[in-house]
Amino acid sequence: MDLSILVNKFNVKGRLVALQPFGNGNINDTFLAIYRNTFTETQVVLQRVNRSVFPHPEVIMENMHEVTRHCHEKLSADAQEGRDDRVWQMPRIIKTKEGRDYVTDEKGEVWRVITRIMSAHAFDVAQGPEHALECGATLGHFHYLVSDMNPAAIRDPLPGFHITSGYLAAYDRTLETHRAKDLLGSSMEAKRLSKFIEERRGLALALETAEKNGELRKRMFHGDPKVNNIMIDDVTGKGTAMIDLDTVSPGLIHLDFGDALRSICNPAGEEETNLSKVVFDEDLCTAFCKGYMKEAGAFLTDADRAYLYDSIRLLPFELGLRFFQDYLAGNVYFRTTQPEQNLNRARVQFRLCESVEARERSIRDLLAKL
Ligand code: GN1
Ligand code: MG
Repeated sequence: MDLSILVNKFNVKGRLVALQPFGNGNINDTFLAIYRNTFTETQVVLQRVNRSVFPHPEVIMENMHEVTRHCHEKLSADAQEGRDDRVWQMPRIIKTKEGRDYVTDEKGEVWRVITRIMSAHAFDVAQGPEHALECGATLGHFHYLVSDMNPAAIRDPLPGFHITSGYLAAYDRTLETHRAKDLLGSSMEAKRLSKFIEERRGLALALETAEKNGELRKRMFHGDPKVNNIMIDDVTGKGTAMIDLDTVSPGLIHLDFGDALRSICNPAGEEETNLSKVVFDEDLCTAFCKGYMKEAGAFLTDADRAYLYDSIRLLPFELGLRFFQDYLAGNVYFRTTQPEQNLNRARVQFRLCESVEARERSIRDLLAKL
């Protein structure tokens, strides 16, 4: 179906004047649509939910409906009380002209339209300590927003998501394929990465065991809080919203904490090819933690705090493993533009993991001061 016919099925006022690819997510297809009439302009985001990643796109939309309903109510109550130092935002689902949350096209693809957070941007890499602090505050505030949601209202959006032992098992199965054997046999770099994984198999269980023991418990988490999913207000420079709500579900908030830090404390970004530029920046980490604790510190238990370092080490390992497994499997999950891209993304994450390990003492010290 023509994209403009599709977007026009949603209830947006005005005439469609522009429709163009938008953002750089690795999973969904995203477009910006601009509508205008004589006096005003409305910008909305059109997205196709990736069916090969999310087994049930309708579940994603039902979850998004629940999450946004809960948070919008809480946001407007807080705003009325004048609780905050800023206007916190969250995208809203725009319904179709028939009152539905999404459209299914003739191929069975699920499309949605959500509001764009205006006069705000997300960055692909941290811009400095002030930005990192705002990212921390925005994630902390998000955890506060979803903290009293009923987890039973949310269905599992992506079975196996952030279960590191499951990624390790998938990696082991991939190693048995001809393609993986050929790639490992012909590339020194691939061999080096496989060795890196072998040396850290035990790490995969760091958080899973603590959860099984009852030391850590699931709460509502975001699932994908990387720096380019955190919107910063253009005018004030303050964080204003978390976007990309597809994976919001019950999970360990440690996964968010570690995932945000692996993204924010690597100013070289996920696509850097010069590994010597990939380092875990402790100043950015300190700033992020300060912002996060301001908003969420009150509900962290001692056990939660005890596992923060493990989460910072685990998440780059996990993402590197996911990228590397996808490279060996023929790049079927993460969007790529070149065949070696997932290999390089894995190199970056593993280098970052090493950089965290090398700074363990001082990262633990800075976390102890929070
Ligand atoms: C994917 O779609 P995007 O780019 O926001 C992935 C995250 C990874 C991220 C790495 C559902 O997120 O888990 O951390 O790529 N999302 C999913 O860039 O797998
Ligand atoms: Mg995402």
